[in-house]
Amino acid sequence: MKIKSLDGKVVKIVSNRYTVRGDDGKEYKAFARGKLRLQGDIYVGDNVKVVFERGDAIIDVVKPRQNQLVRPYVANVDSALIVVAKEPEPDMLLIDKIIINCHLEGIKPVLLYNKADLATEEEINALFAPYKDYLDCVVLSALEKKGLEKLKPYIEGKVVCFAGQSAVGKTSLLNAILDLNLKTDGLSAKIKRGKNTTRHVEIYQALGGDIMDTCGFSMLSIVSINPEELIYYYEDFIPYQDKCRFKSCTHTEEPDCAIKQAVENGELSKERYERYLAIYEEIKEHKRRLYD
Ligand SMILES: Nc1nc2c(ncn2[C@@H]2O[C@H](COP(=O)(O)OP(=O)(O)O)[C@@H](O)[C@H]2O)c(=O)[nH]1
Ligand SMILES: [Mg+2]
Ligand SMILES: [Zn+2]
Repeated sequence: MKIKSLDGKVVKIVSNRYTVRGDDGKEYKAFARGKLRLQGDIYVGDNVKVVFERGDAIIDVVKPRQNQLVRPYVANVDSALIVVAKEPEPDMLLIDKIIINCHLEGIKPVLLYNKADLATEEEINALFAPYKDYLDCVVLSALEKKGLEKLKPYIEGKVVCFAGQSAVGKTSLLNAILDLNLKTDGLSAKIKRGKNTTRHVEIYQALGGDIMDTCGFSMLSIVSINPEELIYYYEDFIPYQDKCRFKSCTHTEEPDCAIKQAVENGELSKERYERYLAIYEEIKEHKRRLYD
């Protein structure tokens, strides 16, 4: 019997050609119905229904998204593997913003220290210190192919993406994982495209899951919250806030703030708190410009 329709996932988009991995495990090159393209977009990661008409595969339905990110556009991400390294120097403000975005989008963040071959254990531990109690932290080296198998529990059965600054080694890590997979399962191929073409997104299969090279985290979603809500995206700060003198404490200028107290006692990271203040101000400033 001929198949008339099939469910699948969009794994690659090049102009108006969509590659869909069907639930049968096969890949189909598909076009999209005009109405879908008019409504906006189909993203890599979208779960779709494909119908077959006169030998063509056509995306007929895009199913509701669990989340969506921009620049590049991707959908239905379960987990973000946030990469930092000794070089380039970690931009922790960006990392904190990515973590906040993860919480906003319902994505599980995992912190990866790549290029471990360049760093000392002390340097790695110092970077992980403010995060390790509530985020999984993994040390690895794409160059030396060390620690890669530790990623399996974070990837298996999930859709994940790499996030982080340019040149921390996201593409190298993905390639190293694909190599590992090639050796163990005889599956998948290396990324063929050039180094700086992260404009198009593609899903690769390895370690039992779907991996995107990068995911787009729009800073817009941070400014979509109110400054006083920011605290809810700091799992490490939340336990202290009940002890602030004011119930409405924003943990910025108020007296008897338990979070500031914990920073002074060294229980919370001073640097991370200062970044909290910077992000708080950024959101406040954005609101001011919106409503003035
Ligand atoms: N020493 C060292 N260099 C690495 C490692 N992983 C990646 N690199 C280098 O870091 C640079 C940037 O890597 P790339 O994967 O393009 O970073 P991306 O921009 O995050 O995708 C390249 O020159 C890589 O060879 C590593 O584990 N150790
Ligand atoms: Mg890259
Ligand atoms: Zn407070």
